[in-house]
Amino acid sequence: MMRVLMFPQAVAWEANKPLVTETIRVDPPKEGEVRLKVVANALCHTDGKSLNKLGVHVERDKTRTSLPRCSSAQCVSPPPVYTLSGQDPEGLFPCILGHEAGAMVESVGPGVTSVQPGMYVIPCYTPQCKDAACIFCQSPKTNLCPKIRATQGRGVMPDGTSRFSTLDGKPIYHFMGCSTFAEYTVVAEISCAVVSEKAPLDKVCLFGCGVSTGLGAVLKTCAVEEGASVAVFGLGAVGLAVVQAAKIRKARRIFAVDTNPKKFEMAVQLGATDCLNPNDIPDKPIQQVIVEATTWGVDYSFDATGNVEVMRAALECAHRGWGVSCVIGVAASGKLIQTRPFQLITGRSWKGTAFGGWKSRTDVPDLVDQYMDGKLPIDHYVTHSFEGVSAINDAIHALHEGDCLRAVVSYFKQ
Ligand code: NAD
Ligand code: AHE
Ligand code: ZN
Repeated sequence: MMRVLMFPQAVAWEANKPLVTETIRVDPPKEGEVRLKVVANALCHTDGKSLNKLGVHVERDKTRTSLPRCSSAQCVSPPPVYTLSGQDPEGLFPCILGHEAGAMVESVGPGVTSVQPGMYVIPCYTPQCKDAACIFCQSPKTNLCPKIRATQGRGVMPDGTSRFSTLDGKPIYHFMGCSTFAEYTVVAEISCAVVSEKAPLDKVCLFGCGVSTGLGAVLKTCAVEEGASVAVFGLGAVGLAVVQAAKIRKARRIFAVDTNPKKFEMAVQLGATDCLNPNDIPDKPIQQVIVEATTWGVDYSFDATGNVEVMRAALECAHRGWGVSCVIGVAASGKLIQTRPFQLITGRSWKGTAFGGWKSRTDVPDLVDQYMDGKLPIDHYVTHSFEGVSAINDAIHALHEGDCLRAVVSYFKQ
């Protein structure tokens, strides 16, 4: 008989309020579900940016209800965006955030066959059911398996209920099918990518979201070819992974664009040939700068900022006749992209990617193997490391510094 576990988890009680680290109940996995011991979790800026922009800190107790400001000199507390701010249409409270983790299987529910206790897995917010009847899983054109997407968006497991609750029985929502700001979590079996039992989970957790996404945008979604020209807007972990993949694909020219010049050194190390700071060229739109530097624009461009004006610039610097622009960044709710239709009539295409187009359970183990074989280095993305769930607080502070790519919080020794 499987036990209910009681462990510390960082709970987002409501929008615009601090997270609270407290002991909650984690129920045993039901049919088709897996309970995971989360070993390490990286803060993705989809979670972290929300917290960062709110100046929200993880508190150890529930007594504090005001929204504390960050003491970082660089934090100007810009307007809140996304899930924790309440602007994500799928942001439900109370919930447990987090979706970029490395974990060990603790127990499995009835009917689970692809994982066993002790296995290492990366929980993936894009699942892969592999059913013969799933036209998405059967198609090589997409990774967007919809099997549990609706319940995932409603913050519950596929049977419509939650496995998390407070000690007095109040249910807590799941988030993105992962909820890894937690020592233990429950996910669907079809969300578990089984990875090498030798893999360092405090590194390969990065394959759970941002790094995989940037790599896949180039290698999979756009299938950039040798000799192509590329422009990347935004040089966080996602955009830098675009640069890394473009280099892998032997792109001829790689423009790296960011308003934070601290990002350029790493971009060049990874293969960028030209670094551009739009703030240094205030009199000219950045798309015009790139078109002029290339005559007709770049073969492929990528937005990794989430800013809809930048998405427009990325589209408009794509090559006349065939340029492809890929939206990776997640814009705040209600934001719309726009351009003159003429830009599309004259041969540019706009596309987007979720999780880099990777089919999670098939492709993530392969990415991990490439890392283990030394063919796909990713350690450089881990700029900050912390220990213990309550150190998510410190990790959030680190995100304010402008030089943080990924802050990894290890909950357990591997
Ligand atoms: P990040 O915050 O670390 O990086 C964003 C970078 O953009 C920063 O370096 C910032 O200085 C730069 N930037 C901001 N405004 C800019 C501007 N006007 N011009 C140029 N650069 C600018 O974030 P990240 O973790 O790298 O994630 C990037 C985006 O990708 C986020 O929006 C995130 O939510 C999204 N994301 C999408 C997917 C997906 O599957 N589509 C997966 C993961 C992350
Ligand atoms: N809940 C949001 C959707 C946000 C979104 O687009 N998320 C990205 C992943 S961000 C990872 O850091 C994504 O891949 N989405 C595909 C999906 O199925 O959610 C909203 O707007 O409702
Ligand atoms: Zn993410």
